[in-house]
Amino acid sequence: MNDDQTLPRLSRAMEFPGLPVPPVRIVHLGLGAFHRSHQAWYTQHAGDSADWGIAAFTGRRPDAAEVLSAQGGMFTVVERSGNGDSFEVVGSIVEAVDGADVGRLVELVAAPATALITLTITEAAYAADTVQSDTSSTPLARLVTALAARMAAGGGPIAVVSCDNLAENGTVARSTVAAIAEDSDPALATWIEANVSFVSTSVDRITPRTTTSDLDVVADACGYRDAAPVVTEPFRNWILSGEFPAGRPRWEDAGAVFVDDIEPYENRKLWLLNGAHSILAYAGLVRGHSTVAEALSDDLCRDAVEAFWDEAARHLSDEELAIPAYRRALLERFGNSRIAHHLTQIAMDGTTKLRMRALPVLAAERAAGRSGDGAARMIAAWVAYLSSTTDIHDPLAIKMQDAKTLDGEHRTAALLALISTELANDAAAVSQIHRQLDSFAATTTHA
Ligand code: CS2
Repeated sequence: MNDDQTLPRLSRAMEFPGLPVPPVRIVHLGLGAFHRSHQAWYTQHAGDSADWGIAAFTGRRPDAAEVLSAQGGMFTVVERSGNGDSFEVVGSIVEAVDGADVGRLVELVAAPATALITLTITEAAYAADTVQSDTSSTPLARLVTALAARMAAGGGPIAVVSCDNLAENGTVARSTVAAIAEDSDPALATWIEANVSFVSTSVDRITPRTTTSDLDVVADACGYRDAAPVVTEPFRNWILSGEFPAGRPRWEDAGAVFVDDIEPYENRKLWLLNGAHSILAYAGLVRGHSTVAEALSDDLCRDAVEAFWDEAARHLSDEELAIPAYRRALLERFGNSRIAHHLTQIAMDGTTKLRMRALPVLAAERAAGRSGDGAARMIAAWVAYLSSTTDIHDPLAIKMQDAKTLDGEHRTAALLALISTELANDAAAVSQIHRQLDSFAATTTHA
């Protein structure tokens, strides 16, 4: 951080002097950069933002809460386009709390004024095996504890709004929460069913991790010290579907869109944006690149993305989705080299991500009698990446080590089993992916 102590530290009094602090009506689980550049930004830009404060809880570590608390929850959003940066202070987070503070979570969720609980807890946190491990330290287990307190306090209906990159995220959140509640108290499960609305959303805003040089950029441009800025692209998108029984901010004022059927929008985002990201991450890392923009400028990676997009687009036929324009916009967004979006960040948790990004397109293409080679290539790039590194971040990392002791097609099959047993048991699919791996390896050797 810019340690020029002559600069003042960002604070609420500096930016919003004399303005009342918005009351907490939103509880958020997963206080990270994306929450701040997305939901916190939308909340600040809602016409009724003065009525909607967010209490945001961190995931595993207290650090982000400590840093934000020291500046009254305030932070700078740096919008980084291809031409320059613009800066805006966001103040919608009014309380930043260590996720381990379950007492405060319980208190806030039980309060009748709280109308919404938003989630960015990562895709992996919804997995059924997380539930079975039954550790009360998982975010959804904590949420259930807090909902029990709301039931006991007569806090009334509430909405849970999932903002993680998974298909039907509201429905998945509902079934995981229901399973945990059922396990601890069937009466609670019944109350949740009647009183908690699970909203599905498709979220989009590319937000890499903040670096120390970003802190200096903010100090130089804004004249204050901010230990928690976020750097993000100008583009943002939020599509939501579901009921808000206790109300919600007017996010539509900020461009959010409310729809009845979210599935086509989710698929467009998960397949075209996130799927391409995974291809660029795995193929790009194997080929020696470090950022999305670098990988995209490599023809082999770019061709793999386009081939996958051609396949996915066949299953995104609704004209409203405007796929050609969406694809063009993605190329421009990915090509923004002023945003250093590191491939290693995207490469994490591949088992969970590929289930959403590659498998549906592969299945749809094969069901239509086509090869699905574009989707198979994404999986092959993941296998190549796993074989090329020991630095793996994945909920199934330990099982991967066992798979990696095998060779050739056996190794491919064992790794595939981690994303889909059905696929791993399908000899034709295993050979198809293994062939893609061989041809990928051949081009990589000559890169
Ligand atoms: C990325 C996403 O890390 C990843 O897996 O694909 O975080 C992506 O940047 C966001 O979904 C963009 O909205």
